[in-house]
Amino acid sequence: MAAQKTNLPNASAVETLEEIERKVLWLSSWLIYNANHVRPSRDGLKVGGHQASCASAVTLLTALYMNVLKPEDRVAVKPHASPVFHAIQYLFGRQSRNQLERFRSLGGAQSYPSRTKDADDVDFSTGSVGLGVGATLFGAMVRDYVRLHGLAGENEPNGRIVALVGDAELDEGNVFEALLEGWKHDVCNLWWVIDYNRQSLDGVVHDYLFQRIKDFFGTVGWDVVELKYGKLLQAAFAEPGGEALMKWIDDCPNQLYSALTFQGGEAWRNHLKTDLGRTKGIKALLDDYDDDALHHLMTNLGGHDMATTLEAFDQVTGDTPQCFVAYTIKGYNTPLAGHKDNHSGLMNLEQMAVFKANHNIRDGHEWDIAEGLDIDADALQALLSDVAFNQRPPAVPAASVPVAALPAPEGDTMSTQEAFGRILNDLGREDSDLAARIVTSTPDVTVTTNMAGWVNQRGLFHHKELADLFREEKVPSAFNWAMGPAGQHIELGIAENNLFLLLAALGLSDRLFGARLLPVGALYDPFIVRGLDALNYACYQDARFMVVATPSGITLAPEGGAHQSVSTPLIGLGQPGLTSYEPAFADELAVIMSWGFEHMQATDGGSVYLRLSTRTIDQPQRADAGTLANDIVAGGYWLKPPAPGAELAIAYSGAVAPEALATYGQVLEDIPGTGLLAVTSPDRLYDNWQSGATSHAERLLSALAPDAALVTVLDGHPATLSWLGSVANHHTVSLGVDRFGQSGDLPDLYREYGIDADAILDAAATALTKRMGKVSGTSLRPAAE
Ligand SMILES: Cc1ncc(C[n+]2csc(CCOP(=O)(O)OP(=O)(O)O)c2C)c(N)n1
Ligand SMILES: [Mg+2]
Repeated sequence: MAAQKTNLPNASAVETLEEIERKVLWLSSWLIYNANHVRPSRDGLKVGGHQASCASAVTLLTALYMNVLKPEDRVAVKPHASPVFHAIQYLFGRQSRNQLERFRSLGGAQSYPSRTKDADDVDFSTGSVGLGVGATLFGAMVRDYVRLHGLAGENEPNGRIVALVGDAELDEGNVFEALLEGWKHDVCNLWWVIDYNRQSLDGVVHDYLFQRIKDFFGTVGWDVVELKYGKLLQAAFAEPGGEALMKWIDDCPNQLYSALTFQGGEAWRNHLKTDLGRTKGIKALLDDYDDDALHHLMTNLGGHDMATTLEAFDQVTGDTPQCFVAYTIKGYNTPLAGHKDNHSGLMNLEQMAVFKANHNIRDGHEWDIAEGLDIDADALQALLSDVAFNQRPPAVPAASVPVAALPAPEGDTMSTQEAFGRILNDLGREDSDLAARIVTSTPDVTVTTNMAGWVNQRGLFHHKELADLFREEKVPSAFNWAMGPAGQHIELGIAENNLFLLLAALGLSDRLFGARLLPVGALYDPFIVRGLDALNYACYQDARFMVVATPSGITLAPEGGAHQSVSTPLIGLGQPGLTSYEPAFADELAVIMSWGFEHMQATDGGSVYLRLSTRTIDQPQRADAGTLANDIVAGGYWLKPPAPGAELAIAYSGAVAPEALATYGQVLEDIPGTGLLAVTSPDRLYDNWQSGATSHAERLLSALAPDAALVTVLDGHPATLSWLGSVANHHTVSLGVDRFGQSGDLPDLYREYGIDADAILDAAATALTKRMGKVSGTSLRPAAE
């Protein structure tokens, strides 16, 4: 490839960047110190912060933000370098001193970069290690999707997606799952800069880890760029004895290197003398350096050498993904450097006093940006204002997509999963904005979650046109598996974690890339827990998506326990940022999906989780569920309204509707006026009940007698609905599944797990007994023939 024009700064600009780097080190260390040692504590708790993790990343982040990044680039910063990120934004004038002073306190700069809580334009939240890294890979895929679908603004530059990665983040399997997916999808314009300080939290990472990393990244088509030695060491290696010195460092175990880094010049000298004393040139080489200079030389690693770092970034020419392995030192240029226990270490008062003096910071001038630098304040200000990244304009909210009411699929009997497939299929036929913005994805379960109809119409997404060879060879199949840049379904491998990281990136597309997408991801409900950390992460970032989880519960009868979800309704209830629904009927689902697409776009909205089933059940033949729409969305409605002051009600969610209906039919004679409550969303009902105002749940249950009996039932954990008893203090018995499932047919399993009609009947009897204050049971079962 022809040599490209270099953007490398000249020597004096590099020196200026080094000055700024010193400032970033100072500010990031100081803001942590301030939070721990200066700000008064009200609870005696350690505030914390990671000065060593920060120091390790200062050169890399300064080089990136101050020189390399463009406004259109998007970045994930390793969690523990949050103070470095905030310090840099402070220098840019994009973060306030007040926020820095309140680091880790309510409303202040966050411990780990947060899209939703930080004031300074975080692109990707980080915290649970590995996830931010994976998110950038899917971010790069989404940016391509947006571009290839012509959804990016005109002349929108195609920026890079960059992650500053802690080396121990590579222990997380999700990183490698993502890499494989990225390889399949030809991911590009993606840079991972590994802060290779060879330390994690407890200790020093395995020697030669780098070699394994290098092999792996190479296997999946990345360029691996090593930043091992800085300019000083490179120069020393060219001197007599230098080759031996280089070999010594190359062979030096990580632990020893760390220990010597902590001990300093004298320790380096002693070791080098012992090991290399007889090598020609070494004595003269060592004599050229006093202890401080020798320490400086021996710790002059690539990731702490501004010129080396800039050169490594500058040599990138194409859009092949880049893995930079930047050798660094945890705690570099601080008294914490190299100590194996430095992860949570904080400089004490004496250490800070020395550090402060070294940085020429006067008391009371700790936050002044030019304090202690050789650059004059105005010149520094002008320089910072000119930095490319600092030209980033404020994000403009992407326009909303109008959502019309979705018609309910018709049929006397249907499952919610079938209804989902049909609604999506109908959308696929439409020429609407809504259909154009929907992007679907599954982890290898497109057909079994009923998305194939949609995919047949909208195609699979890939950079390149790839024909469906089965189709070309005329092998009969109902599915068209052709791929191309216009496709709207992203097919993933089985790793559920990847699905949620992709949904996180798709669901932030409006804010990250200016193009609103409406992501719909489907998977089997039990496997939500397989990707739960990434689901939580997606919600934590306020990404907006619809996750359709089907099949669910023991209703998946013959498939057995490993495929049967038990606790997922509680995840739906407990997960912030995610509103969950478990409809029973097709018309309910249509109402919920229309609302969901609106909710995904609302400023105060969120994501939506639909727990569906493959059980085919009779559909209520009602003219229009639309009149019930508000109640369906609010979480519940009376399928069979109770008579005023009714003594009994049965509340159910989802696939057990037929059992609830059957029981209802049976008790009506004995307990006239009994009500049957369809709970479409335990989550919405609960949230609204907790919000303080007269709630939908209270309104619904106020139809019953104050001391009525209540039975709740669902194919999931009973605690999902048991709280309904507290809404109006009704005598409540809650049925559900709280053990692992197993293979069986529906009658056997529903009986075994106590959610069949008989069990509901018995529960009603127990609840009525409680109501009457009786000790002995009442049976509502018909007398045996
Ligand atoms: C998923 C997860 N597990 C555990 C932690 C606790 N933890 C925080 S940092 C860390 C070690 C990180 O090491 P590395 O990525 O090398 O970062 P650095 O050395 O730059 O601090 C651990 C285990 C976490 N934040 N996330
Ligand atoms: Mg590390």
